[in-house]
Amino acid sequence: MTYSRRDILKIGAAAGLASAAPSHLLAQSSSGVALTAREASLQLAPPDYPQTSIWGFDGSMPGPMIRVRQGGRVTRRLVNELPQATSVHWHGVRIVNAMDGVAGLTQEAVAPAASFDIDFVAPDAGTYWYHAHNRSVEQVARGLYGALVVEEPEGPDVDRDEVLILDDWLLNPETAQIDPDFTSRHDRSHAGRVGNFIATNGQYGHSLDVRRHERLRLRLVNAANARIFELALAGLEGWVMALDGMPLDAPQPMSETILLGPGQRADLLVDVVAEQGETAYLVRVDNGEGFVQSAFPVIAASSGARRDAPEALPPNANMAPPDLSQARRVRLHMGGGAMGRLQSAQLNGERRTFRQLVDANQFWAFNDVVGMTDDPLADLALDEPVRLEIVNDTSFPHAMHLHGMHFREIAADGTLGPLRDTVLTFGGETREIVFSAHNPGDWLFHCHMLSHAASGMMTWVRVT
Ligand SMILES: [Cu+2]
Repeated sequence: MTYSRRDILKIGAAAGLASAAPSHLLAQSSSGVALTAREASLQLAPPDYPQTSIWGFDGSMPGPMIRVRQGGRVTRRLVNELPQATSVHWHGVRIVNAMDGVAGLTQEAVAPAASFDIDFVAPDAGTYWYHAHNRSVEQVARGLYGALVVEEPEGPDVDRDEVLILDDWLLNPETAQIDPDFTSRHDRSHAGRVGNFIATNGQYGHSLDVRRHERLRLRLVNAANARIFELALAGLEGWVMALDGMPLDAPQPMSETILLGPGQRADLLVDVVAEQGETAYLVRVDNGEGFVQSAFPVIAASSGARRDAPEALPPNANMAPPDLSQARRVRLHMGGGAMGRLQSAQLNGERRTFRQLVDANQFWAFNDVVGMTDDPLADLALDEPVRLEIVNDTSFPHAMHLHGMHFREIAADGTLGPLRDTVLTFGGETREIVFSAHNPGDWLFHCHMLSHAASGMMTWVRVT
């Protein structure tokens, strides 16, 4: 079923409704609870296909949703029952560095049959996610991820609070098994590993029954290895309330589509405006054509008028923009890839021609260096303000994710954008971000197109 942009925009508004308690909310974190990474089989593709073997936390995909109150602790014992070493990264959380889960930087990967005790405080309310951070290009693609929701002390007035994790999978069209080639030269050198099967929460034909005029909080997470989701509403009207977990200063009416790069999140408040008997949709727009990402059949009438437009979510503390005039300047030049201009770069301390890099299945460089270095991109003093210029001198988009700290983009007119932890840059663009180095530790800064990260696009900053 497809919908044109015109259909998306045609659907009108109207009046309000009662509440259904969120019934599926999982318990608060409790100490000693296992989070087991293991193999499992589940029905991912349509019912006439075989089950798909996946790797999932507690054997599910997405893994268990973890909900805590703002300021609450998350404690889990990561138990590795996989045939590979693994680790868990808590994407977007201003976390203590030792719990950031980056194998090779903040901890050793957890070996098969071993375990690792996770224990951290979640200081900021918002929508986050957790995912494997060892051999991520394979482990995330196999299903090792889940949502982390940190609840405001007093959340907005909604009827339902739903996490929608968007992903694509590269499946064998005959067997529905995940394509096991995670080193594909083409994926690495082009746009990354893009799947041929797209779903929400790992469910084919994802659907939630709603009532007219219900208000839903939709927490959207892009868990895909490389796909950029362009999203619109049909039969729903709403606002973007937060990006990458952090509230916007003012709700932004969602009249146009929004883009979510890999790793990015958006919190929406949406009102069901479709009539009883109709179906509302979260629409994925692909080359100007709309496809159903999630369906919301309107199974009952409203019992009242629509709510008023929402107030902004309460801001998280200690997020004041840094003083630009005092900021240290750092530059990140991104080069390489197919149709790029990279002639040569350093790999393992030696200058290599692009041809040699191709032979090594490495395609991308930051400041002419491929992959992780012994020295950080920037060695920052605690609370030092930084403005970081990102030059995308390639032919592809890259979603640059900074661990441990959120940043703001500096617009061309000098104004600051919303807080984010992942910025989507397109080929040929130069973007500048600013942040205060307020979280001590070694923080990865990498492309969240995971094939790109695996073939050169990783660096790090140190805050002491
Ligand atoms: Cu990239």
